[in-house]
Amino acid sequence: MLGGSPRFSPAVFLTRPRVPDATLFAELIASIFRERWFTNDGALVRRLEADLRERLGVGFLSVFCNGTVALQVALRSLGLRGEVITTPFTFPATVHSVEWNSLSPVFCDIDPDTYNLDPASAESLVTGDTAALLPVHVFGTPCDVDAIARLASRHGLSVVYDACHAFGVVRGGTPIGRFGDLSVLSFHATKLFHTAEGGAIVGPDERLAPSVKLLRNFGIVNEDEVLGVGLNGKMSELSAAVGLALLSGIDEEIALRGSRAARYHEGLAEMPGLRWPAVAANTVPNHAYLPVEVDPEAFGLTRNELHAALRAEGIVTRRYFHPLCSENIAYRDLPSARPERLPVAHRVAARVLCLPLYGELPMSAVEAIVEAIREVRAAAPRVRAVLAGSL
Ligand code: T4K
Repeated sequence: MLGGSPRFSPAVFLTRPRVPDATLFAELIASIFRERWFTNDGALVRRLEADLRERLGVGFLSVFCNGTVALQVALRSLGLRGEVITTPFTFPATVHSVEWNSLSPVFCDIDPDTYNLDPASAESLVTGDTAALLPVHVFGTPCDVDAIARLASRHGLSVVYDACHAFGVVRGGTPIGRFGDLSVLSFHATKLFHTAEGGAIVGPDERLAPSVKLLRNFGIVNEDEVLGVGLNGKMSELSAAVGLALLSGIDEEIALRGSRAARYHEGLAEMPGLRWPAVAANTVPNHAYLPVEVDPEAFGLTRNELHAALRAEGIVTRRYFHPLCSENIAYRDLPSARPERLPVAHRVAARVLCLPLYGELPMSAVEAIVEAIREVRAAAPRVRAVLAGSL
């Protein structure tokens, strides 16, 4: 931005998906070809479900074609009617899944330290029409699950967690997928564990599994009976093969990410104007993302300016989750979407930047990114002037 060549060329991405071992993947694909069975509850999908159930310590688990459809089915399977309280600080799919079920989203402000739905604010939004809570364990940081459980039981509400970022997270010794009625995972290629496209509904109570499975497959019970308004949420055998070939490497991936996250923290801990979200001591994290909050006064640049300056250095960061879902044209006229009702979410969405983090990111790249952030901060007035077009 201030002349010279970018630090990274080609650019360093926000994330890079793990690639399956070629031999193992070829064997799995050969088995699909041999059996000529590509989808509809095939052997690899069933094997992946069993392996994931074990790995994640949940009562039941049904894989899906993606996390978005899994969210739609999770809400549908509970037979909800009315309002669903959720967070605006999330990927659009969370809120869209409410609307696709003809339910009414109600936006709730977030906690300034975890960026997750604030249970006290949620309580003030409960009405006679409230049917459910849809909190998100954003960036893999667990919600205040105890307060949410108490709130749900006081008002007789269902709880569906969007756990799309929280694969493998454990809170207070309990796997994250055992909280609430149901939780939804995403296995998109940008996620810690992936199947190219994919997702799952998980839960503590196996009794909810049959309705989830029915809705995933059009509502077909058997050759003579179709029940309810199902859809096609099935995962293909090809995606299951990706997942099966990757699953055994996930603990290594989490450890590699953890060491890279620690290096970032070491390198940036003393830097004024940067703040890291709180992760409770009783949490086993998964290092799915590396969000950092930029205080424009103390850092000398806004989050957007830092984002642009790093881009010029060939460092791809993401401003998750800007814009807020409550700013979408589909939702912005809702009373709960008014900015003055969501002050923390607006502040956080203007400040958070996700830095590159993945297992194969070389430590030398982490150090170079830390160095680039230092240099950008040191040159803040000139960076600002260039961005404003006045230098
Ligand atoms: N709920 C929450 C809270 C979610 O975050 C999501 C999805 C969902 C629900 C819905 O789940 P799915 O229906 O997607 O299963 C990405 C993903 O597309 C999306 O799955 C994810 N959340 C969201 C947080 O991130 P983008 O638009 O930021 O992705 P993109 O294409 O810009 O990629 C990000 C980085 O990854 C880039 O630096 C490039 C790199 N990349 C990407 C792909 C696809 C690769 O290196 N290889 C790849 O194959 O949305």
